[in-house]
This record gives sequence, structure tokens and C-alpha cells, in this order.
Amino acid sequence: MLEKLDRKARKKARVHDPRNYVLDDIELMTPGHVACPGCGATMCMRMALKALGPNTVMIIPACCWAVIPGPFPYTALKVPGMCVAFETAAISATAVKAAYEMQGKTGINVVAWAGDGGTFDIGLQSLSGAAERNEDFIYVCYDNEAYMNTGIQRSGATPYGAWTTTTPVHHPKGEFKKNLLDIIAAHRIPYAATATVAFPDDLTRKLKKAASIRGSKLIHIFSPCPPGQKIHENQSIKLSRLIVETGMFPLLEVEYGKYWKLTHEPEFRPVEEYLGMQGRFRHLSKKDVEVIRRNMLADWKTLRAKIELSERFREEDRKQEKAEKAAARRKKKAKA
Ligand SMILES: Cc1ncc(C[n+]2csc(CCOP(=O)(O)OP(=O)(O)O)c2C)c(N)n1
Ligand code: SF4
Ligand SMILES: [Mg+2]
Repeated sequence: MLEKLDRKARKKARVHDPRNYVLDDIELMTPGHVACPGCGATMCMRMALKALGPNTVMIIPACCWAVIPGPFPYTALKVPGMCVAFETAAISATAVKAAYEMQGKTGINVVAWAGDGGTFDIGLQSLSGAAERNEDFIYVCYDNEAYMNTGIQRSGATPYGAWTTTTPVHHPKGEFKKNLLDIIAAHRIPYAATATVAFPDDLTRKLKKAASIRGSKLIHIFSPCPPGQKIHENQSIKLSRLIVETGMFPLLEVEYGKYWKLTHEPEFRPVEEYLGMQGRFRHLSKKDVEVIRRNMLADWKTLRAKIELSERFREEDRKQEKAEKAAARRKKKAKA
């Protein structure tokens, strides 16, 4: 029914159902790129550019996205891009932002656009340094949970139990995925969030919010990779929805490492629905699935506690603000 409504009516009908969401018309990514069909990273970029607009510069370390725009002099990006060494996304973005500022050019979104290998592992040191200094950039990690560009090797973002070429079926990954949001929240940057392309309203709102804040911002986007996760090329959106609705990838925002907020309450569908879609988990036993489910539920307990605590912090802040205002009023009155 929604498809039959015109653009205006669909926009008006928008509730929190991502299917009702109408993306901005602006198109800053062209067809003719060289990504695989169904590539989630490509959808992420298209949506991100719609949110950020033409005053954006992409700083791209070694990853699939260093290849996707196509060979020089052609490019599928209508914004400037700069390819940088694998481990340097955050520091390169810092340098580009500083160069613009020295030229008096403000209002440009300098975006470090890196894969999970370039973020969770090899670029973590440069990201940590830049975040600790609160450098002014948006860091996007499109996370396809392995080093896909070089042939699906395991990364620190690869989940427990997954097959990759370096964690074969008879010896799948035995470690749990690093928690990037926890790591980055510990740097107390003004804004960090998670997103997926199955929730475009949430994703674009978070990017717009990041663009409106000065300092370091990080958006961690789960990004399906059909050849790497062994899914059909038409299943990327479904997979992105299921990772959220099973509770495996909470949609979150965290401000200053202190205020945690859930932006979508999952349905908590069985984790088998998400795992079962992917060839990389086909070898898992019932026991393995149970380990994954229990670990996920334990993570949720910690997360709920953080969210509850955040609400208390906000309440305390409100009280403090009220008290300060009252004191200022009293002072003014006494002077008068
Ligand atoms: C210092 C260095 N080590 C290794 C490589 C080879 N390399 C290029 S892309 C890549 C994989 C990147 O993985 P990720 O960051 O997850 O992005 P994806 O390919 O999955 O998009 C690797 C290992 C390199 N270019 N530079
Ligand atoms: S290998 Fe994966 S991430 Fe890379 S272009 Fe193909 S689908 Fe996209
Ligand atoms: Mg990757």
C-alpha cells in the first residue's frame, strides 16, 4: 500500500517503520562502480552521502571501498576522495581537516571511511589517538566482519564461530567480536552510534547528527558482504534487519561515553534466523548456537544497565542544571 502513496504522502505517513522512509533525492554516488552485486558497503556509502551532502570528503584506507569507485580517471563518487595507507584513516582525516581549516574552509564533512580490518585492528591505534585528542571528523566503519578485499580473512570484528579463509570450518573463529562501541565510548568522544542499511531513517539521522557536532564522531555500520558471509546477493537488507531484530547488533547512540541510548527496541527473534541465512555459519552445532545466544544475552544485560545508568545521569544533570539556574536567579535578585 505504501508504494502506491506519492512521495509527500509517504513522508507524512512516516512512523518508526523503516519501510516508510523516503531517502533524500540527492545522489552523490553513480552507477558503474565495481562492487559485487548486493554489496552492503555500497548501500552504506550511497545513504551516507545522501545524509551528508556534497560538502563531504572521503578519506579511504585500503579496503574494498578503495577499489569500488573504479580506476582513475573514472569514479563512482561525486565527492572528493583520498586513498590512504591502511592504518592511517583517522590521522589522515585529522590532517585533511586541519588543512581545510588553515585555508579558512569550514563546514566540510571530513569522513574517514574504513572497513572493519582498518578499524578494529590495523587502524585502531591511529583512531584511538585521534579520538583522545577529539579531532574533528566523522569516522565511519562499514563492518562486513572480515578482511573481504583480500579474500575473506578473519578480523577482530569476525564473530564467534564464523568461517573465514583463515578460520576454516574444522577450526572456526573461537574468539568473540571486539566491542567497537565500548572501545570508542571509553575515549569519551561527543558522539558514537551503530547503524545498518535496513534502518535508513536511523542511519541517515545519525550521520546528520554526527555532522552537526564538533569533535570526533564514529558510526559503526553493519554491512553485509554476499561473498564473504555466503548469502545470496538479494539478502543484504534482510540480513541487516535480522542482525538487529535478533538482538545481535543493537542500534545505539552514546554521547561522551556516558549517555547510552537504544534507538530501536529489537523483537528478539531467534538467533538461528540470522545465523541460518549465512553459509559462513552452516557448520555450527546446536551447542555453538547456544554459546552465541547466551553471550548475546549477557551483552544485553550489560547494555541495559548502562542505559539505565545513563537515564539516572541525565536526571542528575537536569537537577544540577535547575539548581544552578535557581542559584543564578537568587544571586541576581540579591544584587538588585
Ligand atoms: C599495511 C597493509 N597491510 C595489508 C594490506 C592488504 N589489504 C588491502 S585491503 C585489505 C583488507 C581490508 O579489510 P577491511 O578493512 O575489513 O575492509 P574490506 O576489505 O572488508 O572492505 C588488506 C589486508 C595493505 N594494503 N596494507
Ligand atoms: S567483497 Fe564484499 S565488501 Fe567487497 S565489494 Fe564485494 S560485497 Fe562489497
Ligand atoms: Mg571488512
